[in-house]
Amino acid sequence: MKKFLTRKGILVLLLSFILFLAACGSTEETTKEEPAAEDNTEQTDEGNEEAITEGETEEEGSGEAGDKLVIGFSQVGAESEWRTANTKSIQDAIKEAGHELKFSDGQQKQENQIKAIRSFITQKVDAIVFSPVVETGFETVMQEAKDAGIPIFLADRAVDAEDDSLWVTFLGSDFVEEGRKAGQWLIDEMADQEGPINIVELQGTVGSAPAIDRKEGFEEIIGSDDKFEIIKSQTGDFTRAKGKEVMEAFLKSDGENIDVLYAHNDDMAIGAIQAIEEYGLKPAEDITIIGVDAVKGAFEAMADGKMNVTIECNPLFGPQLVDLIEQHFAGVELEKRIAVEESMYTMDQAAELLPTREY
Ligand code: GYE
Repeated sequence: MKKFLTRKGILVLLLSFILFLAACGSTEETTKEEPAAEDNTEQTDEGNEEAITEGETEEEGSGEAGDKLVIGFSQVGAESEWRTANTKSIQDAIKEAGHELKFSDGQQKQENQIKAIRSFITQKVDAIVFSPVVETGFETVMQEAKDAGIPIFLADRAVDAEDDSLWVTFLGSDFVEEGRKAGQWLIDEMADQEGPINIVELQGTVGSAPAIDRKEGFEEIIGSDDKFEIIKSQTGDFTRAKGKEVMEAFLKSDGENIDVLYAHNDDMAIGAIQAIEEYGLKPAEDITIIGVDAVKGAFEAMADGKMNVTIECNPLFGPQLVDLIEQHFAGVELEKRIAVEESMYTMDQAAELLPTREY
């Protein structure tokens, strides 16, 4: 070791020590002005509550227009490709705007999200971004945030609550419309086909806004023609693994009788495609496959000729969301409901569009 302690070595050591002292000084300052700092790295078993602090931490946002804000974000989980893209979009947008982020992954559990929101209230964040895993049962904790004077911005999923003063605005897709688009595509696609056309449905998370609404919109449209029948409908919780598992069960009971699979998201459709292939049928040929989200994985499946259509649900609304939060703090009165724009893509467009897909 000794031979490394040359004059240059001593100089480097000295410099490092000076730098270390300087760093300690600034940390001290940060902690002084930011009482919530110690909670930033808090990890809980249940909630995977790792509040990430992004950007500078020198001053706590005061919630005034133009100021740096402290934003708590309670996300649903990490169940799908869509969710991963959505989390990144929101995290990046908050960071790029120079605000501070406290992030909590709810792991698809309501109790984790309630805990996270309570923790944001205790930490006195300026605003809460909240994607509720299910529609009901959040009123109490939302009221607590309101009582503490902390505005809630619903992102992606809605709550089913009487009192709409519990949130500032809801920015998200029109899931009923997505269900309608799926139904209309099927009606057009099967216009010349005689009934009965047997559909199996893979629902999203039970009680979640997209599962409820995508079912409703789809049924509303296919209900106009009684050659269509949903013969099985079960939840696959928006995941590939569950989608595959439930599709295996559908195939076991109904096998060759299944004409169409309507999956409430692409991940479940992709899981189901695997089950269909393992069962010995051809996805997209023997069974028509409809997904929702338009994630890259669906484009790949469509380009491979294994999936017929995906209805777009755009997760990249982080910048729009941050803009709305800033508008609110600048005193702008926001609409209660703001929609994200989206489209629909079929198999024949997949190969061309795949390279440009952002999620
Ligand atoms: O479609 C699905 C995700 O809430 C719109 O949640 C979102 C849905 C999305 O798990 O893939």
